[in-house]
Amino acid sequence: MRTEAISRVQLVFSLFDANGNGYIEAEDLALMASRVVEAARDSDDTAKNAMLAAFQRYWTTLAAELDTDQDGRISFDEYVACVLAPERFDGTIAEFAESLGALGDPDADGLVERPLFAALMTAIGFERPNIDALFDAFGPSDGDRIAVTTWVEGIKDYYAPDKAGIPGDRLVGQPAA
Ligand SMILES: [Ca+2]
Ligand SMILES: [Ca+2]
Ligand SMILES: [Ca+2]
Repeated sequence: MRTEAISRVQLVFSLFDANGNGYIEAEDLALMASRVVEAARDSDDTAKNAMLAAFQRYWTTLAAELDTDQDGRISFDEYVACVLAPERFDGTIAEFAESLGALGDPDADGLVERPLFAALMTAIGFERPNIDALFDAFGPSDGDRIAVTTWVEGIKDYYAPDKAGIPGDRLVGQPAA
């Protein structure tokens, strides 16, 4: 596994442990889901419910695949296995990525503007300088917009164990000036 992939996964673990007790649990995912849906102010209930369902599936998958010691919560050591066996998470991550992308595009024109992108990524817990660095790495067009598909693919790449030098690396650590 690439060092970059481990760093990306460490960051996601720390964010998904929304209550900061060192484990990912059902309540962490519920907390994050409510924050993200709240940030999606222009989305309809269908899109919001899809996002909530994606978070629910995320938790169900983590609990089913990674809770090795069966204590009902996911430690970091357990979580790292999601990168070691990415094929077991492809469907869950794809649903998550597509639901998040849909929240970023409430008018369904296939494009995401920076302010909404930033609002959703802030709700997940990323830092604003990293969010802007990621958005810039996605190559925004005139009007400061990116394609939803670019974002969705970026989320999937983020979890890929063999990728380095990808836009998602901009979320880790301090962004380059
Ligand atoms: Ca927790
Ligand atoms: Ca466990
Ligand atoms: Ca749009």
